[in-house]
Amino acid sequence: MTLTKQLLFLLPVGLLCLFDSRTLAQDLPVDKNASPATVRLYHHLKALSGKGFLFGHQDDLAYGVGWQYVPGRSDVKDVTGDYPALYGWELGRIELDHVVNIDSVPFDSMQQYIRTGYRRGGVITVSWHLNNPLTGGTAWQPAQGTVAAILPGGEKNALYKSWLDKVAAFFLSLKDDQGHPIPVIFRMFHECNGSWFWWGGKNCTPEELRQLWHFTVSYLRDEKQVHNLLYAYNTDRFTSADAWLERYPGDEWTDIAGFDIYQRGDNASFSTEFGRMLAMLDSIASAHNKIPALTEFGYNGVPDGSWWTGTFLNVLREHHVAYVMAWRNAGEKPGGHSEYYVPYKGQLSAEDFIRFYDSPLTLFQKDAEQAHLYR
Ligand code: BMA
Repeated sequence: MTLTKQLLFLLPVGLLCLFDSRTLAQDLPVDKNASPATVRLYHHLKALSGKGFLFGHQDDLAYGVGWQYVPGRSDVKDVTGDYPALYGWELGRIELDHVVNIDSVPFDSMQQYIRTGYRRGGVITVSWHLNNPLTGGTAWQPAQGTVAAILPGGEKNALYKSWLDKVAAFFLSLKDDQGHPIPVIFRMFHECNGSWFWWGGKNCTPEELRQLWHFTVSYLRDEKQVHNLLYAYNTDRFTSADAWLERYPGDEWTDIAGFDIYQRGDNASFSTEFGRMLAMLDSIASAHNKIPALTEFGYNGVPDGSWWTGTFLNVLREHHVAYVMAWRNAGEKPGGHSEYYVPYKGQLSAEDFIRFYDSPLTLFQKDAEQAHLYR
């Protein structure tokens, strides 16, 4: 850890100590009975935003480009010598009692990876591409009336609750070496302004999604007594604060405010659009007292040798996010195309990724460990 990064971290930690304990007590996450470590993570993430951001990667410990399930391996670590500070995992198929998730990661291995990441002081976030409970299709197969059908009084409410029971059991099973619950950022119903998932865009009304959000939080928190969650609301690309807020569940129901973005065109147009969205997120997060985050991003194959510092960091340094999370390094996929968002050793952008790693603004595993995000 560089001296600059150390100073950066002493600041939020010091600030937390200086705070009047009543001020902190009043600013609690969605779950007023959240476990002590969850509340501490919430305050640390708040204090962090604007000073530096945690770097995260989906499925980092499970596989990368050209390898799978090699203990201790990580593409991020192969390139930088350090693990990410935040680890993303995915629950899709847990609702069907499958032993492996939608991307073939065994759920029991996932529990171990989560424990490993947490033991290192890292942060855990989880998404859920749950099947369509009305039709049995995938998350990407919307059908009119799905959200209404799973709300209380709907024909599939009992089925949806039975799926939540499995998700609750998974979260409750996550314990550290002392038996305390491991905090998790649950990124529910992600990219909800797009119409590709059954919960998003034109597939339900904003009010229906809000009801579903409230029902899901209440069920996990009050019915199942899951108290190790922070809740992240995130859209895909958006063009105005109103558009981002259209489906917003409300301040009492959200801890983290974010969006997802993928670069598909040139650097200049991406930078403009990305910067505009980050500026809107800065204002939304400060007006609503939420933790801003770039909940998912990527430039597939990173085909630009200076993208990390020249484009991505260049835009991010002007804004306030507590973390960023790159999507998964799936590698070769059936059909011959490949998908990866962080470099592997020797990849075109690997050297620039090391410069990105060295920036005082980016925090990886060693930084997270020293920052004691749960103390
Ligand atoms: C998508 C793609 C898919 C994957 C899904 C769920 O963005 O990466 O390959 O199955 O997410 O993780």
